[in-house]
Amino acid sequence: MSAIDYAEKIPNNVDLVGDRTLQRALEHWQPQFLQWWHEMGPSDFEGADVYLRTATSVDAQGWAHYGKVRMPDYRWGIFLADPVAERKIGFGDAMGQPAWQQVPGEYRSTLRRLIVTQGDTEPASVEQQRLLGHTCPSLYDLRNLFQINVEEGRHLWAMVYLLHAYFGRDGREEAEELLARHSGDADKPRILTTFNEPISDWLSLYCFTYFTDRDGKYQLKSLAESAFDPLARTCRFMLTEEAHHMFVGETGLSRVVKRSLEAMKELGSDDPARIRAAGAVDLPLLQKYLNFWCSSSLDLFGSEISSNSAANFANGLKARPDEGRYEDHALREKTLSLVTPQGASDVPMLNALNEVMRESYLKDCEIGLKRWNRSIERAGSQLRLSLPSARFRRSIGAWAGQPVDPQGNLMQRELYEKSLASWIPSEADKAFVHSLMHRVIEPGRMAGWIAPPERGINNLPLEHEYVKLH
Ligand code: BYC
Repeated sequence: MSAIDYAEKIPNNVDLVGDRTLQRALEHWQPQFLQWWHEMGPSDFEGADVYLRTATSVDAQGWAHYGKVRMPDYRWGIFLADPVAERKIGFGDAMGQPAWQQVPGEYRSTLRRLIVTQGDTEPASVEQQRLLGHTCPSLYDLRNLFQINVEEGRHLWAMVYLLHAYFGRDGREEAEELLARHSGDADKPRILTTFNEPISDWLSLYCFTYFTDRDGKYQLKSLAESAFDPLARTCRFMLTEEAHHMFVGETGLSRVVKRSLEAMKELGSDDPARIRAAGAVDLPLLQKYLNFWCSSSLDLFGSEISSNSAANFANGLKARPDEGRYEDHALREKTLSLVTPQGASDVPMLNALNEVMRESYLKDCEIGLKRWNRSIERAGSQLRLSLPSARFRRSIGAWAGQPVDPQGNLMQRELYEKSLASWIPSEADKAFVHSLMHRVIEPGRMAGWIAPPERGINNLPLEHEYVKLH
């Protein structure tokens, strides 16, 4: 087990004291990070004591240590999962060779780009969620938001460590740029579109943590297979933290559905106008939010047919999630049948890996939908929630810009443009959702549009004061 040294200025389990140059470079970046957190992190909650989980070691016993912390005092640090002795490359053309402890020159720019793209999403999400604390539905939810925010901050540290430790001057410059781009900024936006979308209400937060953090899970799992061992170990530990973010999304949406069903029962009606008047979210409105965030997140997997994904796999940089589950790790013979607007064709499997990943992601997304639909059915309603087709509202890949309905059918563009407001949140829908967002901060109380969670955090009661505001 690797204990984390908290006496250090930068807590770490990578023996930072053994590399003075690297330590100095990271200590130079640290105040810039804290300044960024101050300016772009959760607004107005710097004095609050938050019941947070901090990792004190990377094994099962130590990674979830709970206590009240002011967010600016959170010990952001550098934690890699323990090394696997004599780890070998598990896929691609160099399969079976020893994993790399340094970056091979020929893959330097590609690896740097993957790490920068991953790193960019982490602070982006904190920026997107910056104002949500003001409208929290409960202290329990407020604490969960802040837990996610500090961990995304730590995930940024994880990528910045790799850039500083393995990419020299370019890496240090990239680390500065990660704090200079900002979500939604007209001149210097974040790299990927989803991370420039505003998250200005909690329904969007739950959708984002359900869909977009789940993309994070898939991307991190595929990078956790990388032949570049420090990247693999970094991502393995990040995944343990990621699970909580998706938990917040899944349980958050379950609670919205539950409250909606209660309102339907109380009113004896599923009329959206009456449900809204009762201060709950009607299921068709929730469906629009699911359509928006699912389709946006699907773009994060890249194009269906991608020479980048083929090269990344063949060269050992990025595999499929859980690569060990598959039999063929070279993929030189296989093909995948793909349907694009141009028709069906067989594509070399290596070039279709973004699509393979997107398909398994969608299966994972279905799990929550099935659960919500079971509870809707049990409540006696005919309504059902569903995922939009992977062709709907795409901006990247073969279906980009195509007029396709949420069921995946191509249609006339004019009709598509007209119908869009009935498939994704309209301005009026967003205004309604915003009208529900009022801050509730009495311990144990919940806003009227969301049911309470089934249990509190770390076996504490729901009434616990998870955030002490001053
Ligand atoms: N937006 O071959 P293609 C997370 C570009 S979320 C803009 O189709 P490729 C988190 C692409 O760069 C996980 N541009 O795709 C969640 C390329 O440009 P060049 C984030 C895009 O390269 C919640 C061109 O289009 N991690 O952690 O196979 C909270 C053709 O590319 C997009 C990662 O994404 C797009 N959506 O894959 C906090 C992992 N898609 O080379 C955190 C790292 C494609 O022609 N990133 N392009 O100039 C990657 O693996 C890849 O860069 C991508 C694209 C998945 C983004």
